[in-house]
Amino acid sequence: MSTTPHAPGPGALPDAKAAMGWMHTARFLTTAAQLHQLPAITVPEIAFVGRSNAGKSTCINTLAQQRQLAFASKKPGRTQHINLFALGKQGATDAVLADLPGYGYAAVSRSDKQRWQQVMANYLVSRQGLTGIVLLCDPRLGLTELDEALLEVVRPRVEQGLKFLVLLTKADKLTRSEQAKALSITRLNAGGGEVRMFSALKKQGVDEVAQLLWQWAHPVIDGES
Ligand SMILES: Nc1nc2c(ncn2[C@@H]2O[C@H](COP(=O)(O)OP(=O)(O)O)[C@@H](O)[C@H]2O)c(=O)[nH]1
Ligand SMILES: [Mg+2]
Repeated sequence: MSTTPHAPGPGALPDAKAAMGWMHTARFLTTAAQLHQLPAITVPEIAFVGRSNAGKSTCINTLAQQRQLAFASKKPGRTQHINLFALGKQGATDAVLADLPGYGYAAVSRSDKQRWQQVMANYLVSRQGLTGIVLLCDPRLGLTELDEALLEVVRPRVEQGLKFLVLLTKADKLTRSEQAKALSITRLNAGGGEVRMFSALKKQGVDEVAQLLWQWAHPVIDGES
């Protein structure tokens, strides 16, 4: 039997090693402070969103198996840019990850907050090629008002087939039973999206998320064999 990691055809679940290999190809593509500065992308784009400090940068770095890809900010709220990362072999980009600015950071001025909520909402509603959203949430806080507002914004697109995953981060801070409870509560509120636990520290859920994102980026097109 071959031990070579095998990326299967569209729609099928790749093995964990292949999915992680794909994730590891992540490299910085570009950054933009405003929506219209983002390049048009012809491959599926997957957006990472969440409150600042939810563990977004750490999650992206963990998936990519790179320490500094997404800057795990020591100053939450300061990364007010949309950062794009390309996935796939060099010269054969087959997906893009978008790291959106975290929201809910208290020390950001009200006008900055409002500006960013608008940029975020516009992005989520109108970005062409947006294929899926990963909403990161610290399960000790649960889905907050701002998360709920975001859910409302994306609900119509999710109903039209946009993929949606709520990732409960820092699972290592919870006991098994707290994890189970957080999962079931969040599932009730996730508007039909998937909910998973994740720990960058314990590498919990990492392979599964990589496999899921691979699947999102390589959908089965009707009529294709
Ligand atoms: N225990 C634990 N801490 C984490 C985990 N992921 C992130 N953190 C910590 O949470 C804080 C915020 O993480 P960061 O990735 O910068 O959050 P972001 O603002 O959403 O990008 C940092 O101190 C991280 O070290 C995790 O899986 N387990
Ligand atoms: Mg960050």
